[in-house]
Amino acid sequence: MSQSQQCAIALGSNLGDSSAILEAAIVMLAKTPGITVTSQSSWYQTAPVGPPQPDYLNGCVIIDVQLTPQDLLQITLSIEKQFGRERRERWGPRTLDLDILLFDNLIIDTPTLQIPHPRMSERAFVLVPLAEIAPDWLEPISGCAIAQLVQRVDCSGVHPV
Ligand code: PH2
Ligand code: MG
Ligand code: MG
Repeated sequence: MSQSQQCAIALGSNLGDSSAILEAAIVMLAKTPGITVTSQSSWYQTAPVGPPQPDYLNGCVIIDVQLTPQDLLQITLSIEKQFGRERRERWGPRTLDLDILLFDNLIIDTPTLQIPHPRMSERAFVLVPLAEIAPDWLEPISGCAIAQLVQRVDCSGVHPV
């Protein structure tokens, strides 16, 4: 694959030294062959969605990838594991969560990988950082720009750090 494609990744953490973990995760992404990090949002402190747990630190990056979506998924899972991610309760606390939000304008629906991320359009903790770096990107299912989607959600729990 010689052509590169643009991809948006959401990062989140609410266990351990979240700020250091998130910065280190971006360095690991940037060091991965086939990935170039092209922009990075600010970090936001966000109220937890799901069971009671500490606030999260959330942000997004845009990357250029010369990888298939499945290869990129394996890379994100491997980076999560290296930061001690354990999968227990759904939506429970985690040291590192890396979610593929958008992969070019692709729509992918397999048991292990869904792109666009199925809940991204409802989540202020995803849309606020993404709107900062990719306001004009069209979410391919709704056809709406990220800047439009962010206006439809309650952003009161999302605060720049
Ligand atoms: N991730 C979840 C569940 N809830 N809440 C916030 N604020 N930020 C997250 O990244 C988050 C969440 C599952 O991935
Ligand atoms: Mg997630
Ligand atoms: Mg995840």
